[in-house]
Amino acid sequence: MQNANHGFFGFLKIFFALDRKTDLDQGLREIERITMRSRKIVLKMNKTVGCIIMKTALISGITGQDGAYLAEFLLQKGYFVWGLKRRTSLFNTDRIDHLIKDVHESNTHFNFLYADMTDSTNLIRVIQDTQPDEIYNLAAQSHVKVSFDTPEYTANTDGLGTLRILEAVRLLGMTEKTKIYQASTSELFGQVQEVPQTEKTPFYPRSPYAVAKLYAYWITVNYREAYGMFACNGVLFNHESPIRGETFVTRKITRGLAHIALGLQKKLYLGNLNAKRDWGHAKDFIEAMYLVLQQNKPDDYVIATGITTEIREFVRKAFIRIGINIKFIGNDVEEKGIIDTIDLNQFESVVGVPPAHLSIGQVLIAVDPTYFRPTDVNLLIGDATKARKQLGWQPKYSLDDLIDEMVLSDLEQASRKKYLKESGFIVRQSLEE
Ligand code: NAP
Ligand code: F7E
Repeated sequence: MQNANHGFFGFLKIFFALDRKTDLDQGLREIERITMRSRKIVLKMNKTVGCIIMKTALISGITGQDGAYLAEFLLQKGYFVWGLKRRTSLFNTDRIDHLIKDVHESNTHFNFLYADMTDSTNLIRVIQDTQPDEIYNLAAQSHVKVSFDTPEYTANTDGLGTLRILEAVRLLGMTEKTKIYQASTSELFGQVQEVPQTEKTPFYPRSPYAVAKLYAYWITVNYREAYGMFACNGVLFNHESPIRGETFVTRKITRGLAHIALGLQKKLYLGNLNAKRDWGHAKDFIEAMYLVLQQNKPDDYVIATGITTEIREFVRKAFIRIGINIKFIGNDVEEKGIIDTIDLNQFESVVGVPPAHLSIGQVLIAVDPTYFRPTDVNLLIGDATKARKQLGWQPKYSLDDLIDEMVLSDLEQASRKKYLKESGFIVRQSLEE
């Protein structure tokens, strides 16, 4: 109102100034002042309108691979994003540091809250405080092999954790407001009952991780049916990236390759080389998560590329990128991956140094039974026809694009490590593989 008055009196002033023809310049200056003021009012209005239409998303598992990509994606779409992170004794926000602004600055659209999936009161509080339009439940103990060592914790976090989120939304009376995305997994298909796997393929989980996620899947369906909640499962097949956790097989291979190429490591030990996975790029897959929650009706979707590749073949494809042709010889635990040929030009152009420390016949890959699982999933290949038709989802990255990006990124990281090491700095040598 005050601004409107200013405007009105301003116009009167100009009118009289122009009418008396005494000072044209003064009139023009007044017009300029009013225009500036109006611009400011419009900006203020935009912000208010922005606040009204700006959606709020709450992402559990924000420090993980998918949490990081999804946060970036939603921020670009204009969301306000709250990330849930658990307390750790060291900083572990490397994947999202580029998104974090000082909370004391205005206009921050991304913030953290502490929460743990094993603590329901804590989850109720953060959901109440943030009033999200969309919750993406990505937090999980997500390593299948580790779930055999920590089955109860995995069940608590991955299974009951999902229940805690659904129940919090229900108890808070937010079932009409809040849509929920549950990070389901192709591990549910386990010992596959059908090839390829679709939304209708029966489940046969093969690990404590998969069994916990099976509970999470069905409790999501149950809350949707029982309470009319907009709760959906994205049954995602394996998706990888340069920021994939270092102990998953793809990243372990590209990271090991980079260390071998630069002379920081001699050999890479792997487990079951026969397993086949349908690998996509995480950037494509987080887009599907978003699309699942933008539909008119809640539903469950398989998200996959439809192409499956053996671990052995992934190794070959990655090493070929740096000019090394790997040949596998021997069987079972005696199987080895040796250097068959080296393309010197390709190696030097990608790695940046000649392969002076490598020779034909050298063993680069060996099998260590430590990495075998008590029960493994041997074949996964998904059919994402429903997602393609209903969500309009289509992956943009091929497996070769993905491998290329991962290899180059790990080479860059390994080069920095080598440089620091050669300059006398202590570099962290992570023995956990
Ligand atoms: P990830 O990199 O392992 O990230 C998992 C996230 O969960 C991390 O932020 C982790 O925090 C957090 N977390 C673990 N336990 C927690 C707890 N008790 N309380 C709170 N947070 C906890 O996994 P991702 O690859 O991004 O996968 C995201 C989700 O999709 C997971 O639920 C996974 O099971 C599922 N999924 C993944 C794939 C895939 O191929 N990537 C496929 C299908 C389904 P810290 O950083 O503190 O450990
Ligand atoms: O194993 C074999 C291993 O650990 C893939 C998670 O994101 O995707 C992931 O689970 C395959 C298995 O992924 C090694 O035995 C051989 O058959 O990379 P991974 P995963 O178990 O498929 C699903 C969809 C999820 O939901 C999970 O959260 O590779 N393999 N040698 C090895 N695996 C590892 N980790 N390390 C090895 O040395």
